[in-house]
Amino acid sequence: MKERYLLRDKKGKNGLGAGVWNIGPGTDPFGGPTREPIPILDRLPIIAEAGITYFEAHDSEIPITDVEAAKARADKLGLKCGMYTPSFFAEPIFKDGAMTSNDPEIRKIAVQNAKRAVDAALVLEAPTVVFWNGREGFDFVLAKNGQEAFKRLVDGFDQVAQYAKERAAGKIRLAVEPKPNEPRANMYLATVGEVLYLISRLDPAYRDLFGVNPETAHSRIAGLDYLWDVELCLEAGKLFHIHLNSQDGQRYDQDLPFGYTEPLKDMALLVVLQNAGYDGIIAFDVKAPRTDSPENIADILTVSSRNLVWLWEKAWTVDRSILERLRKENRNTAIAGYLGQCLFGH
Ligand code: XLS
Ligand code: MG
Repeated sequence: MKERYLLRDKKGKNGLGAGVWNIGPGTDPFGGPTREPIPILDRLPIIAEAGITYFEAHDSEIPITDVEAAKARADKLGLKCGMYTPSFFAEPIFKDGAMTSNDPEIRKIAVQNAKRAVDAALVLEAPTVVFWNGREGFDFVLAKNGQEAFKRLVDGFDQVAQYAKERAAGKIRLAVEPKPNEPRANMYLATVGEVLYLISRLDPAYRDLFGVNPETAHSRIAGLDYLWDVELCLEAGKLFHIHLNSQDGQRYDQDLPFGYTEPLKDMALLVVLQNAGYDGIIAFDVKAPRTDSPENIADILTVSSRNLVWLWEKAWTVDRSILERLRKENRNTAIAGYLGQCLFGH
């Protein structure tokens, strides 16, 4: 088996993570699969072989009935589960949202699914359950009462937190993943700032349990700077998980390989993570493009991993005292030049 990619001198967990959905059959909104779909559990050896340490999955991919089998398979491969997440977006009943649906029955199902995800995460020994905002939002104004929808989110997450605290205290943390649009035109919990506001409105007894899972592309789609989003999470003590990828401008969510579009900013992000001593899992949320053939499906993981390891090493070469001096001298352009020298120079 291939050696695992590790980040040198990283605090805490230094292996890399990837989702089982990252190596899908190549569907997009305009066309069906271009590759034979690989059964989910058969994706685990591919992920392990690509040098990844932590796999991630939705409940729609590894349902509660399959978690024991998934755990056994992963154990054999030396893979760990880094994160588990309920899908609030795939099932037709969630077409107008899950926790924010106008139908109280659907809201109840969402909370039940979330609790089941906590149970599954316990079996898989995943440290984090993530809630991506998915279809929580609206395409038409006044289709939902926004203030009411926000209260539903608070209420739903409070219920999940209460359950997680009773069932899995000290073992599992919960993280919300913001995204501004896609699949909805407008999504609730669009940005890191909104998620932090949500956490501030939760029952004080549960606020510690909740953090953020910021994703590169999601910040960039919103026209925001991902590095600042991550710094904001760090400042709040809420950086619970990370989804890295690349995004080529403000368009649909591309899930491109990490390090591809903005390597200098990616290196700067790693400087911040190194300085903060971030000890959680760094995972990729990338997507094998539909143009890649089945035999090359893992390229998306190995390219992202290699770029990350290289950029992590480059980030260690950034002399923090030089940065500090240039900041004091108010030489912003020189800082850009110094980062370029660390990235491109010899
Ligand atoms: C989609 C999200 C999703 C979450 C997990 O844009 O990134 O893949 O990470 O549901
Ligand atoms: Mg993601």
